[in-house]
Amino acid sequence: MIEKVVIANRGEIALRIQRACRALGIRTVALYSTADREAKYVKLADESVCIGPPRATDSYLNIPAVISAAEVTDAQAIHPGYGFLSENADFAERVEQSGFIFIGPRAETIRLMGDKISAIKAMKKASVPCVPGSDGPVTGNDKEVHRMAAQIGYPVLIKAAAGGGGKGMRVVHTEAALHNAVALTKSEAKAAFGNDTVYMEKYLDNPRHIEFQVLADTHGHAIHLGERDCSMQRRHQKVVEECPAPGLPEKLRHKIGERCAEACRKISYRGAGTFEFLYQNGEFYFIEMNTRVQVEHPVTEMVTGVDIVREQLRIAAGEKLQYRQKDIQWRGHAVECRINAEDPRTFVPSPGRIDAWHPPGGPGIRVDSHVYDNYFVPPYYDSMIAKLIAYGDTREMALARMRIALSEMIVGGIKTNISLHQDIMNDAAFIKGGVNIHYLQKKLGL
Ligand code: MV4
Repeated sequence: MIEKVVIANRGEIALRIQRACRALGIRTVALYSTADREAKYVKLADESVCIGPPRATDSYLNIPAVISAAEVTDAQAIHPGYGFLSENADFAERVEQSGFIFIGPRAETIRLMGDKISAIKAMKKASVPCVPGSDGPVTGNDKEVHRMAAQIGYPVLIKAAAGGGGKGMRVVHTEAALHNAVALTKSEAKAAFGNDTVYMEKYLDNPRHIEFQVLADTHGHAIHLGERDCSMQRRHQKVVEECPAPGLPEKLRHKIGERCAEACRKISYRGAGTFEFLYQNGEFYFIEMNTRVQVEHPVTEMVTGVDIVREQLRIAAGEKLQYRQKDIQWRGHAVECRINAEDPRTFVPSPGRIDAWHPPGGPGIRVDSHVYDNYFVPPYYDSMIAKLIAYGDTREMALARMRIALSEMIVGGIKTNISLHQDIMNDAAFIKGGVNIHYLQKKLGL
C-alpha cells in the first residue's frame, strides 16, 4: 500500500481525502497557503507544508511547489482533489516523471478528455450515445459550415474544444447568424483557452444534467455506480445534487452505466471518473467526461455504500477493484445542498469570520465541511463552506430530513445560501422531481 500521500488541495475535500487515507493507514501531508495556515485540515494532517501566499496561482496551482512538497516529505503519491490541478494533464505528467503516483487517470487520458472533440470521438467509438454534431472541428468555408448546420438541424450550439463547464458556447438559430457566431466563439475561445478550435452540436433546449460515476482499476476492471442528477444549477454552479435521478427508468441506468464502464475498459481508464450527459425526451447524450473526484460524490456513496475516495487510493496503489458490477446495489435516496458563503439573493461572496457554527445531525445526515467555530472564510477561493447531505429510504424521506437539517443549521457572522436551499426544498416542481437545467434561473427570475 501507499504509505504517505500529499493532498494538493484545501477545504472540505482536503479533509475528506485525509479521512480516507487514515482509514487505510496512510499518512497524510497537508499543503496550505498562508491564508489557510489555521485550517482544520492542516492541523489534523500528520505533516504539513506551506506552499505559498494566498492567491491560488501562487500556491495551490504552483506545480513546482506541490512536487517539492512531495519530495521533502518523502511521500509516494499526490491526490489532487477537485478544481486546482486535478484535471491538468501537464501536472499529472510531471508528478509521474518526478517518480510519484498521480491519484487519478494517466496524463494521456486527462489530455484526451480535456479536448472535448477527442473526448466525444473516443466515446462515440465506444458506443456511448453522443449529441448529433460536427464529429470534429468546424472548418471550411461558409457554404460547408451552412451545410453542416442544416444537416444537424437548427438550433445548433457552437462550443470551444478546450472549453467545458460552460465557458465558450453560443446558440445559433439561423443560417444568417452562423458565420458571426463561429467567428465570435473562436475569438473568445482563443482569448480564454489559447485555442480557437470549435465544434458544433444540436442544441438541446430543455435537458436535465445527469452524470454517471465510474471506477476503473489497472487490471482491466471497470464498474459504474449509477447516476446523479445535477440539474439544479445557476450559471454552471451546481446548487443541489441527488442520487438516483428522479424518474429515471432502472433499465436505462443499467444500459447507460454499462456503456460508460465499457468505455472505461476500452480506453484503459484508471481511477474515478464521471460521464456527463444531457437527458431529454428519454434519451442520453454524452457531452463531457470529468477525470477527477467530484464535489457531489457523497450522494453516490450514501446510496451505493461505496467509499469513492478510498477506491481512488486503492486503485492508485495498484490494487484490484473490490466490487464487481453485480455487487453494486442502489438503496434509498440522497440529496446534497452546497452551502456557500454568499448572499442568497445576489450570490455575491460573503467571506469573513464564522462566529457561530451549529451543523445539523441525526439519522441520515452527513455534513462534509472544514469549518469550525471562529473559522475565517478567506476571500481567495471558492465560497463553498459545507456540503449538507441527507439520506432516506425514499426521496420524500431524504427531502424531509434535509428540511429539518437546514432548519437546525446555524452559520453566524457571514451570509449563506441556506435560505435558498430551504426555498428549493419547498418548491413544488423540485418536490415532484425532474426539473431541467434552466429551472433555477427561471425560478430566481433571471
Ligand atoms: C449543451 C447544452 C445544450 N445542448 N450542449 C454547458 C456546460 C458544458 N459542460 C455543456 N453545457 C451545455 N451543453 C448541447 N448540445 C446545454 C448546456 C448547458 C448546461 C449543461 C449542463 C449543466 C448546466 C448547463 C447550463 C447551461 C447550458
